[in-house]
Amino acid sequence: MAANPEHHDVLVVGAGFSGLYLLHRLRQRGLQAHLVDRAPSVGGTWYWNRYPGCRCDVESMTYSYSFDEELEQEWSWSARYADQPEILRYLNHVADRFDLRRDIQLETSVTAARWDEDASLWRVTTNHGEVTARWFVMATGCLSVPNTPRFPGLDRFAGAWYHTAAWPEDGVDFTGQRVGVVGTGSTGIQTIPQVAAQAEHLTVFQRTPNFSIPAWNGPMDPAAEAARKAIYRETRATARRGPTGDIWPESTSTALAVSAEEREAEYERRWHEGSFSFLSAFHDITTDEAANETAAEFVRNKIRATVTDPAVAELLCPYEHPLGTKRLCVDTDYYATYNRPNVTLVDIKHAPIEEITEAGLITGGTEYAFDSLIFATGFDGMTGALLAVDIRGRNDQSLRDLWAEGPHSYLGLTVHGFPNLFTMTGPGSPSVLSNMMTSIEQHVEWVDECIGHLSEQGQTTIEATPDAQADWDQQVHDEAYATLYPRAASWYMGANIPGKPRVFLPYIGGVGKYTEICADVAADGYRGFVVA
Ligand code: NA7
Repeated sequence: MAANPEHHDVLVVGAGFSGLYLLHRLRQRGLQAHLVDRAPSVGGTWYWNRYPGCRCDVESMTYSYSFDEELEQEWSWSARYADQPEILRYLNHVADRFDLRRDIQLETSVTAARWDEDASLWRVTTNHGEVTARWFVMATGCLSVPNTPRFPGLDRFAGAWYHTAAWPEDGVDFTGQRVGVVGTGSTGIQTIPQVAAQAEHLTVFQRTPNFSIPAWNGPMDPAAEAARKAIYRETRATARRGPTGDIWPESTSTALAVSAEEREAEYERRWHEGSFSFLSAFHDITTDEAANETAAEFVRNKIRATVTDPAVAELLCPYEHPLGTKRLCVDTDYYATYNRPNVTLVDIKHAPIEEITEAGLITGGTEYAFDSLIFATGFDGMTGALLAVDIRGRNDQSLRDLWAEGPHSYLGLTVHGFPNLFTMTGPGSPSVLSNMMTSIEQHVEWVDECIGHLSEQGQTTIEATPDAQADWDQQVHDEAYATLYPRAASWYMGANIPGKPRVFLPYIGGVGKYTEICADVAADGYRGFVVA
């Protein structure tokens, strides 16, 4: 007879920023939590994404935990934007500092989970057998299932090919090689300058040009670090209250209400500040087409001023989508890379990749030969990792079936019919539209307090009502369609994955507003939930 499965109060899937912090919180509360991850290390997306140039495009002093003041004060970031190895070191430091590893089981993949109605618990299948848990938390990240397009002939390619999100642990040396990169999203834009500096020749295959803002990255200035640390509490509170989970000031004026000179001056100022602050230069950039066009044309002019070959510059200029509606990219020397003699840009919008051959790939009837191919082709965002697991709630209802036409959730955190399941930074929450750290901490704290509160009351289940869920779905939709975002064929819309329903996935109403709604729901006795 099989032994009883191992039982935990809480099973958390995913050892990234959110899973690690949740484990810490739950343990402090005295709950017995267990965390599993398929990787051989903690780190989540920061373990897998180790391609050249990988770094966070949110400043490290905001993209870091705020929950522990000593950690916050003691840790020093070496650069304004930390690179992947440093972020991974940080997460390993956190795992050690809070003694988390004893409750973490690595190289453990969750394949299925089923709500056991009679026992009021989750039965979770892993590659090491079954475990049970009262509470089941998917902290699996928004960008953790790589999208590798099914180009015909890929298995024929005689060279080496890589996806940026599953990069070899020992790195890759492209010295002397002819390399092809497919994809010019945030990842492609980070890796292209690095690979270009090493390879003999780099060919970039671009389907859609993107808007990119310079990072102005550099070593951390000790004076700036000390100044920020002195007011860390205030800046963290500002991040939590604001719409983006970050601390740059939001403009209250509209782009067309000021003169052309004032507008240019503001764009110039934000351009030199770097990063996503640019999107907040005027408050209507993401809601008004004409306003957006002024910002878009500003960036196009920067591209034209940087790239010396006018035909290449024009090919790099985005016209198809409003600025910001595909995630704004943040770069170091991206556009200038196209001035290098060893870099070629190929348009695959009008002549898509036909097939991969033994030597390389064919587009527009031309074959390009490579030693290595890099796919910077993104992720099955937001729903990919949740639906990779066969999750079944009440009456054997499958989450995959329920979400076949797009996700349904209450607060982006819970799903009717799936009691005691929490989807950290799930679809229907601000997550990827915000500084993820702020959103992760807010979700962790809400879930921890919810489980803690229910446990103290001796209650064993919480489940969203159908009405609360339908109302939330509507709010997520209405907020999105009040903006320009749904116009882009973006991964926010699921548009990058063939066959994926086109639904705007994150909640765009802003972090501060969302946080207040979540707090209010809890304070009102978990309004919109059935608690038993
Ligand atoms: P993205 O932003 O989804 O970018 C993927 C890129 O790959 C983008 O340029 C795509 O072109 C291109 N792509 C995807 N599929 C194909 C096919 N079949 N043929 C040609 N080109 C293709 O992913 P990233 O990894 O760059 O960034 C994801 C997030 O990670 C980022 O927003 C940050 O939050 C971190 P398309 O635009 O679809 O025409």
